[in-house]
Amino acid sequence: MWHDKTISVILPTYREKDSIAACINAFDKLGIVDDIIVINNNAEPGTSEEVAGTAAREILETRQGYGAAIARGLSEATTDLVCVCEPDGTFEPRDLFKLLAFTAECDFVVGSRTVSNFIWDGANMGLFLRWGNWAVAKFIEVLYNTAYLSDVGCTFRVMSWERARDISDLHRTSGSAFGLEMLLLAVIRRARIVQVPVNYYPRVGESSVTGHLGKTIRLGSQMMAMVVRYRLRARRIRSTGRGA
Ligand SMILES: Nc1nc2c(ncn2[C@@H]2O[C@H](COP(=O)(O)OP(=O)(O)O)[C@@H](O)[C@H]2O)c(=O)[nH]1
Ligand SMILES: [Mg+2]
Repeated sequence: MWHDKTISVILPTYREKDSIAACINAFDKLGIVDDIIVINNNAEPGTSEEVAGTAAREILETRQGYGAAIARGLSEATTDLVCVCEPDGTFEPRDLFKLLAFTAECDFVVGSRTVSNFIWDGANMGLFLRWGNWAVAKFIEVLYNTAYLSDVGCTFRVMSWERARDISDLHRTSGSAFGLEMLLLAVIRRARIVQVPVNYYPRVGESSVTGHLGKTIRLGSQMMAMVVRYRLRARRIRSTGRGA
């Protein structure tokens, strides 16, 4: 509990066997998290054994992809506040306090990994990724006339249970672009959004999304296309389920 609000942390896992237990334990040690939910997305062998020795509960989601895993997690969470993160060693669980500090005023608090003071040596945030993320963020800011944004790919976020439910109801993407879809749905549905710098560390093990330039460029182009597509559909998405 944090300021009378219950909190869950959702950790999707695919290739994080060697870092997941440390990540869970670090969240547990904060002393404020009520429910740590690991979504095992056909993870590498040995992952369940690592999770078994921790305070987390594990759920198997066989539909493949970051989006499928997180959407499952959001639907399992029953707490007032829902945090999503990655158990690959790239984030600092203590930064949850920085994100929580804004939850009194905002219902969608998202980290930013592009603020140079917080990017640690060896982190996968070279010039291309840093300015690519920044450029897509600025594109959204202008195109949707929304809150200040400096990163679109940061998967360390905290939202209200109601916001999590709204996103689960409206999402369509099951792959890596879900992180962006979530952000766009929050923008379009007029969430109170704020972006907060978080520490970004080198990954334990190899990234299967942004570890290769070719894959990153492809994902970046898909993201730009998604930003435009959702802008065109924004009015319809905004009124869905609200009787307008
Ligand atoms: N690549 C991949 N990641 C998945 C999948 N399902 C869940 N994830 C999670 O997505 C996150 C991003 O993957 P990662 O390899 O760290 O990419 P990066 O953060 O861009 O370097 C990790 O937390 C994975 O556990 C999946 O099917 N494929
Ligand atoms: Mg990662």
